[in-house]
Amino acid sequence: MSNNLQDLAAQVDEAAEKGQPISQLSHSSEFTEDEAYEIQRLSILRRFQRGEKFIGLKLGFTSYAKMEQMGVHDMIWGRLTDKMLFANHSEINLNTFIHPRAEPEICFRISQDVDREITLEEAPQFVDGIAAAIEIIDSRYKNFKFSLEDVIADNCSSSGLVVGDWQEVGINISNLKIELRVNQQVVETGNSDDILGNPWLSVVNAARLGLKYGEPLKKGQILMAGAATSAVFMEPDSEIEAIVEGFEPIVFTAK
Ligand code: OOG
Ligand code: MG
Repeated sequence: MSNNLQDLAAQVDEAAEKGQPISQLSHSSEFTEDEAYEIQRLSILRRFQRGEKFIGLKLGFTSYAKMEQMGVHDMIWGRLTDKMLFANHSEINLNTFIHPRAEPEICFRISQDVDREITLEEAPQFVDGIAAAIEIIDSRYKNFKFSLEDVIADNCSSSGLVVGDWQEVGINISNLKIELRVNQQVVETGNSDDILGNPWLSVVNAARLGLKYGEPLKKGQILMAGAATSAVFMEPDSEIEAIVEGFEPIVFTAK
């Protein structure tokens, strides 16, 4: 039984680094949700020590499709680093992952430091770009199974992101059709309003959670709003595409 948060952080970090799955931390240690966020912080600190740069935050379980798929019922947040970022139209080698899944998202670029909680009406003042995106999630836990505390400690399964061109903040993001296609076949469909009923609420909630946990959103950072559909497993030699109505399609080839 290990309760040392540093040890637990090292376990998830090494699993991510080596692409080797581990047993759920909660099966051998007891830790609270706040301690899970501390494990996450310590594990990402190890990445920073290896030279990775902090680029922003992600939210998870902001849609019912995702909550249902994973059997978890609370919003979570994680940290993004530059090593996770891939250009649109990239080839992405799946060998470095464990059991990667793709999910279509919306991404916000933050225009000013967030030093207080903000309202839905104010949210656009804190954003200067909006893009379609795909998140690659890859739980470090065997069989992609975890408790809420486990997934928080594991940086909310975050492992990759592909972000499209930035559109102006005035662009409509309500009631947009969202599709995930694999080899040109539609495999998941959703709507931008599936994200918290209004994707702008992701900015409001990330502002609140970032402040609460000492990781406030800063100018120039990005925020992944959370998936609008369930995530799909990826096979090598497949083309993965997200279509968010009104945005440039996001596409990559899984190798
Ligand atoms: C956790 C990450 C959830 C989202 O967009 O809802 C997430 C997982 O499903 O492994 O990124
Ligand atoms: Mg996601």
